[in-house]
Amino acid sequence: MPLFDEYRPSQQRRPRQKDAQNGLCSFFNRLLTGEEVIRKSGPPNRVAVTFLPSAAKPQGEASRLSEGITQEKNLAPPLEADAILARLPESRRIGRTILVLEETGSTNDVAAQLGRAGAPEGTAVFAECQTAGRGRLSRRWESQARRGLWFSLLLRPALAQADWARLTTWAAVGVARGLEEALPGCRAAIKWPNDIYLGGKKAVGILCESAAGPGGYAVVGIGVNVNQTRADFPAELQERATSLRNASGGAPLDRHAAAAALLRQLDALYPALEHDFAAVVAEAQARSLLMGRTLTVHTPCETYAALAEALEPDGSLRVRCADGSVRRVAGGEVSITGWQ
Ligand code: BT5
Repeated sequence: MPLFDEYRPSQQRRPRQKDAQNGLCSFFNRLLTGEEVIRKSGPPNRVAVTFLPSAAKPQGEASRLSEGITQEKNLAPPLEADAILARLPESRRIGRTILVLEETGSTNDVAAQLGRAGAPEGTAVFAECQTAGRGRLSRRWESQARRGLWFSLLLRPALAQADWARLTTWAAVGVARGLEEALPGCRAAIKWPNDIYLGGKKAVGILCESAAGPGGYAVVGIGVNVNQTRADFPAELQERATSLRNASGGAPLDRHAAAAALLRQLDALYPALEHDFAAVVAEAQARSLLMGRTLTVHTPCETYAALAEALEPDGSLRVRCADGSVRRVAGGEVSITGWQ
């Protein structure tokens, strides 16, 4: 399992730059057929757009919500794109355009669709609810309506595409910083390569995918558990998953503030992807749950025990086996021996 999943080339189409220049609102509106713009703000090159399914016409609060969300509506205010935008600096690249969908299959697929059509770098697609949220190896990602932040960033890093694998490490560090800004006093740890843990439990999963070639793009999908209680998780996750609210032991958090903290931190760290990646790797290592621990490493070819030693300059993991040999793990799964 590589650090980075690739879309098949057959899924790519030539970017339509002309569309992108014609006004972002109508651009997104035309692309996301079946959705209807209900709120938009900002100048044409910095927009915030909240969509709802066209099946749910805006006839009062209840009817503008899809069924799943209606059940949740007393529990959390809806996510509004312009409320996130209002908390962000003008000069950012990540989150320069923010879309909020009421419901979609996977925000990674929407961001990829926008990437193929030439949407601007830094577009962030949020969904209140994902019906087919996924992790690596097509594993299911629980994306309960209005309880978390389920979003994807469309990026075109100015790096050789071989180096786009850096995005996983960059995202892990940026999200860890964002969580600590959203919940002061918490300590966010990284379980290499793509999980963020709070208090020993998984609070965030990251899924990076890319389409190579001319007009290529990368999608960084981030799932953050914000306001779930323990009982909100399926039974099999209750011992292993947590949310920001659980970790704080307190009241529900403002998801707009949390979303803005995450986008701000990712944006501030984005230049380092190109210019100071060694510092990003050093922080990922300092935050790592794995260093100095005995691991079981699972690759498609073999499973073996090893000691986690360090992160390599490209973000891959260096381990030492019982016979003293050193290996570099660039993908696959690792589990901490004697741990969940
Ligand atoms: C991940 O995969 O952790 C990456 C998850 C990425 C989700 C985001 S949401 C926005 C974007 N759109 C998508 O469709 N995906 C991205 P992986 O390391 O394979 O972990 C998956 C495993 O985490 C599952 O098999 C469960 O055991 C566990 N899991 C599922 N949902 C969870 C949740 N909400 N919180 C904590 N653990 C969860």
